[in-house]
Amino acid sequence: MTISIPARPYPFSFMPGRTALVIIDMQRDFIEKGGFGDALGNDVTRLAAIIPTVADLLELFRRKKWPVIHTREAHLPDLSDCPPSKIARGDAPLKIGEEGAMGRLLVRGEPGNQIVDALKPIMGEVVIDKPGKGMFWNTDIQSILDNKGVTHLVFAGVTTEVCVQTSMREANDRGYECLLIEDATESYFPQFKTAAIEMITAQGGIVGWATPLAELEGAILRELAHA
Ligand code: C5J
Repeated sequence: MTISIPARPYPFSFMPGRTALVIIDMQRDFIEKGGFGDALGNDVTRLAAIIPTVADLLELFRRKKWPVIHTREAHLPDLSDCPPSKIARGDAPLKIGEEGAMGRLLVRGEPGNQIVDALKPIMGEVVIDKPGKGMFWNTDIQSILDNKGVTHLVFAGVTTEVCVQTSMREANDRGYECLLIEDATESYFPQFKTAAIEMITAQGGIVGWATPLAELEGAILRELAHA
């Protein structure tokens, strides 16, 4: 069975058994005050605003029993997987690995590194700790997707133009068909979100497709009606 969804730049078709949801970095480090995003001077409330939409998307995949993958941008406590250039970059008052209000910034196991309560992974869902912006670099996600027979990925999370776009580009280069749920992703910079979605969908979907959650929900309801 194939489901077709109205999307930019043209309808996105996927087979339910071969499609996984990927929720990128919905961790406290980026979404709550006192985390990494806040230390960089960003308004984190912009990102917190998409939590209900991401929760609805997650619930949809859970109800259908389709695979769910959560990622976290996370480094080992000794920072051996963090390039010195990444630590040194910028003039934030707190750097990666330093102690903030929610523990050490972007370090595995720290309170700030956990996914926000409303989107907490449940048993059976995959959680990938990724040291880079993209989800393939230095992770075992490729073998996880291979084992599940996944060919299509539905993306959500933060931030649109950094970890979401990088992960989509990595996935696209590896042959996955990628759909971004545009109201389930956000940036600290609205113009970057708009531009990232334009870049992804331009030139016939050079990186992938984008659509609002309502279109995915509507397509699944229509499919059920015909089943
Ligand atoms: C950033 C991310 N923005 N998850 N990380 O540093 O997009």
